[in-house]
Parts: sequence; structure tokens; C-alpha cells
Amino acid sequence: MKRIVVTGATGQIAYSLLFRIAHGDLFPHSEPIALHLSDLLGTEAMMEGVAMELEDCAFPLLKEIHFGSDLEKQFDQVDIALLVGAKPRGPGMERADLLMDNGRIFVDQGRALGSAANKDVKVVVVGNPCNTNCLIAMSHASTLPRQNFHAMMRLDQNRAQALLARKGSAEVEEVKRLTIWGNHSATQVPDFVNATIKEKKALDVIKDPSWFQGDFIETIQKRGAAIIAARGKSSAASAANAAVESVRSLYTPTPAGEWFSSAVCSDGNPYGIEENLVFGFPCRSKGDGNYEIVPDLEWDFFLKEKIAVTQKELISERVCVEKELL
Ligand code: NAX
Repeated sequence: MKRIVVTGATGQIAYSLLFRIAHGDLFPHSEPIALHLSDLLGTEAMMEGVAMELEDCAFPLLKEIHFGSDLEKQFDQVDIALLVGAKPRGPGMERADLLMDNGRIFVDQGRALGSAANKDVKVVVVGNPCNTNCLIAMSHASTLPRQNFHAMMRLDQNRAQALLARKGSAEVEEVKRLTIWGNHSATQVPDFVNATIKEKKALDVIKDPSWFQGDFIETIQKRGAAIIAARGKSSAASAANAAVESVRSLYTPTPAGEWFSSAVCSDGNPYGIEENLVFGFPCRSKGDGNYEIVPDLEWDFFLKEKIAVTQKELISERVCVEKELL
């Protein structure tokens, strides 16, 4: 049986995510599941309501449901931790304030993971700013391997994949080798140089380099804001889907020559990115829950410059939190 904790369990992403997990979507094989719902003190009644709805789905794989606000209890023996809970950015709030406020949450969660979770736990941070939150949690879970921590880049990858399929008149599954380098923010770098459509370089299918360097990158970087403008709320079901796929990719052998995007610890990376960052890289897995960074992808001058910018942003986020939170 796999124990899975979801934080922010009464939030809008969790309201899609929990049901996908309970249905068995995290793994390519059938696996009995114990779900641990974690959220702030005072949300117990809502968590109970969500637990009741989960029961009412009569999911065959869902064997146990636990909920509460005590991190040590909810993180006890978990195999997978999806850290979704975070404070939304309020009006007039600076990015630095958000970094500090949310960073504090991840200090406690990192410690609780280190002391209570299974030693092989795989952690995916969704709550924003997810790369730096992940760095903080990883730094405070010193008993756990740093390579077991991920920040979610998959929604950006999926958005880029869908856009390339539309523009290139292809099916989504015919778009491959997409990397989102760097930070899950407006500086992220969707890599059109190495992406393929129907086994050909995307640049040879959509013969319009200025579209890639302009509209394509900007649309992906600003897609989150466009959803908020249209829906009045941030992405939720698509974020939940991406969280499911982030985990599922770790438990599914990556087909030869392909990869998926995840932000992982940059220590020892093959691209010369500064160490001690959580940075979006191309990753592949043997399906055992672990991954390696795919080496040897080429960057053209344009990508190289953009990747330097996103790296700089991540370094500045780290500088912002390092005194108090690292
Ligand atoms: P909601 O506001 O619906 O839910 C947030 C949840 O977090 C609530 O259950 C709340 O009780 C909990 N929470 C608030 N403060 C907390 C604290 N101090 N400690 C623990 N839990 C706390 O947000 P939702 O739409 O579910 O989004 C959750 C997070 O995902 C946000 O940070 C959001 O920015 C982030 N996202 C990340 C994405 C990604 O691709 N990495 C995309 C979607 C989303 O924007």
C-alpha cells in the first residue's frame, strides 16, 4: 500500500487532485492507497467533508483516509508527499513577502518530512513559489536524499505541448522532448530548440523562428495569468492533472529518447547550472520512482541567454530566503 499526503487539502487544486489519486491515477499499475489530508488548524470540518465525498466515490483502491493539521501525524510513513498548500499572493503583496510567508510553511513541512515520512519518500512541491519552497523543504529534511524533491514544471510542459500540437497540426502525443528550464515563473524557458513534432524538430515543422522566440514563449510564461483573467481563479484541474503526471512519470519507464520536465536539485547537474537550486531540467526514469537528468541537450544563443535569466531569478529568490529560512 502507498501512503500519500496532500497538503492544502481543502483548496481548489486538492479538490481535483485527491479524487484522481484515489482513483489510482498516480501509478501505471493498481496500487492500494492510504490518503492523508493535511491543512491548517480550523479546516477540519471541510477536510471531513472532502473525506466523506471520497468515501462516497467507493474507489476500490482507496483503503484508508486520514485528515488533520498535525504535520507529524499526517506525514507519518508517507511514500509520496504532494505539497500543494500555500498562501495565495494578496493585493499589494511583494514577491519577496510571498517568498518569506510561504517559505516558513516549507521549513516546518521539510522538518516533518525528515522526521516522519518514509526515508524513500518522493516529494512534489506545487505551492508557489514552488522551486524555492522546494529548496527550503529539501534543506530542512536533511535525513532525506535531495534527489527525492521535485517542484512542479509539468503544467508548463503540458501547456507548451498542447500549444505546439495546435500550431503544428499534430496530436498532443506527437509532440515530444519538451523541457521547461529553470523557474516555474514568468522567466521559465520552454525549450523549442530540442522539442520535436512527429519526430522532426519543432523548428522544421513550424518554420517561424520569430513565433517561437516571441508568442510561443510568452504564451506559456503568461498562461497562468491568462487563466486567472478568464476564469477569475487560478488553474486548478489542470494543475492537479500535472501533479498526477509528475508522480506517474517517476513510476513509468520513460520511453527511449524521450524525457519529462521536473524541477530538481541542481547539485552535480550536467549543464553547469549553479548548485543548490531547484531548477527545471529534462528528466528520465526507469520507473522505480527515481530519475536522472538527461545530459547533452544543446542550447542555441537565445535559449542560453533566457536560461541565464531564469537562473539569476532563482539565485535571487535563494538570497531572499537564505538568512532566515535555509
Ligand atoms: P487555494 O487557495 O484554493 O488553497 C490553498 C490551500 O493551502 C488551502 O487549503 C489553505 O488552507 C492552504 N494553506 C494556506 N496557508 C497555508 C499555510 N500557512 N500552511 C499550510 N497550508 C496553507 O489554492 P490552490 O488553487 O489550491 O493553489 C495552491 C498552490 O498551488 C498555490 O500556491 C498556487 O500558486 C500553486 N500553483 C502552482 C502551480 C504550479 O504549476 N506549480 C500551478 C497552479 C497553482 O497556481
